[in-house]
Formats: sequence, structure tokens, C-alpha cells
Amino acid sequence: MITLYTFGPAFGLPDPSPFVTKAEVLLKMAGVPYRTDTTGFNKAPKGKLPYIDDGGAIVADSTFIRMHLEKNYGVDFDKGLSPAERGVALAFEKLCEDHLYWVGLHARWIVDANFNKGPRTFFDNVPAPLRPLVVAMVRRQVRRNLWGHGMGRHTIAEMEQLAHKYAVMKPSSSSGGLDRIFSKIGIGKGKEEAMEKIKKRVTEIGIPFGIFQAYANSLRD
Ligand SMILES: N[C@@H](CCC(=O)N[C@@H](CS)C(=O)NCC(=O)O)C(=O)O
Repeated sequence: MITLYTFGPAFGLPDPSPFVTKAEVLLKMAGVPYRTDTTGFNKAPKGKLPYIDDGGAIVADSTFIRMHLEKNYGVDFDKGLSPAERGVALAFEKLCEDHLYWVGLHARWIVDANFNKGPRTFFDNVPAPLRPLVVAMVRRQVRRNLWGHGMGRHTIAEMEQLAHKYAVMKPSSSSGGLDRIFSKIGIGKGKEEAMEKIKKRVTEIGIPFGIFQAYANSLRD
């Protein structure tokens, strides 16, 4: 059985990491039996989660996990999309993962008010005398990563400008490729009916609907 290495549930989410959540959703969508293990971070081959162990084959990174499932379990997560739509879907995926993610990372880890409510609690089990040191060290590393990516070089106002630009992106009223993709996943026209469809589907595969609702709401007209 596949083992998915995760951080474990936090903040009422299946996992605080969007990439771990993505990998778990892919496993559920593929209908492949799996178990989760929260003890793998120190052995992570790329120093990040998620990764999987599939009968001894270690696959790190959510995109390689996806490719592994597609290749070895005959799943096509983009079934029904034309080649052009697959291109748009991939571009969107990478927009979220390689750009928008970093805005969220900054908001979560660097903005004090958010950090105090959220990631600071990850360190609750660290012995009290060491805790401030460990928190400062990890936060420093996150800051370095943000700087290395480039997102961390923008002002907060600039990051908000970027995030807002993505948040207001909607399926256009002309019938472009995006419209068709969104209508396939049920967002855009016939919204109420569409939300019910999504709700039913995510309930079937056991994902909390709230996550999808928040996402879908940001796309609504
Ligand atoms: N490209 C990777 C990104 C994974 C990733 O960034 N994971 C973060 C959590 S959201 C992580 O493990 N960070 C730990 C660290 O950087 O030390 C994927 O798609 O799986």
C-alpha cells in the first residue's frame, strides 16, 4: 500500500501544506489505497513534503506523485480536456504552486498576526526554553526561501496587489478555454447547481467541502 508522508491535520484542514493536500486529493481521486505517516519529514529526499513510498519506490514532489499515479495506475486526471485545455490547466496549476503559494507563505509565516495564530502552534511541542530559538531559526529559513524565490523582495502592498489580481480572475463571459474548463468542474454558469455537484463529488471522495467552497467562491461572478 502507498504511504503518503504528511505533516498531519492542522487549522481544521487535512494538512497545512497545500502540496500535501494536493497529493492526498490525487490519491483519493485515483481510488488507490494509501495510508498517511506524519514521521517522514526528516527523511524527505528533497527536504520537503509530500513524498510517497510505493512498495519501496520513493517519489518526492506532488507533481512527480501525480505522474507516478498516472503512469502506474492508469489514471488521467485531465480526462475529457482537449490538449489546449490541458495546457491551460497545467499553467494554472503552476501559477498557484510556483507563484501564488509564495504570497500565501509570506502571509502565513512572516505577517506576525497570522504567524501567531497559525504556524507558531507547530512548535508547541518543542521544550519551552528552546522554543523561541527554534521558531526564530525556522522563520529565518522561510524568509531566506522567500527571498530566494523573489516574492519576498516585494512589499506587502505589492504582494497583495498580485494576490488580488489572481483572486478576481473569473471565467470570462466569452466562451474561451477557461470557461470550458470551469464549466467542466462546475463553476461559472448555473452556479448553484454547480456548487451542489462539487459538494457531492468532494463528499464522495471525503474532502472537507469548505476548502473547495472558499476556492470556488473566489471564482464566482
Ligand atoms: N514542489 C513541491 C513543493 C513542496 C513544498 O513546498 N512543501 C513544503 C510545505 S508546503 C515543505 O515541505 N517545506 C519544508 C521546508 O521547506 O523546509 C511539491 O509540489 O510537492
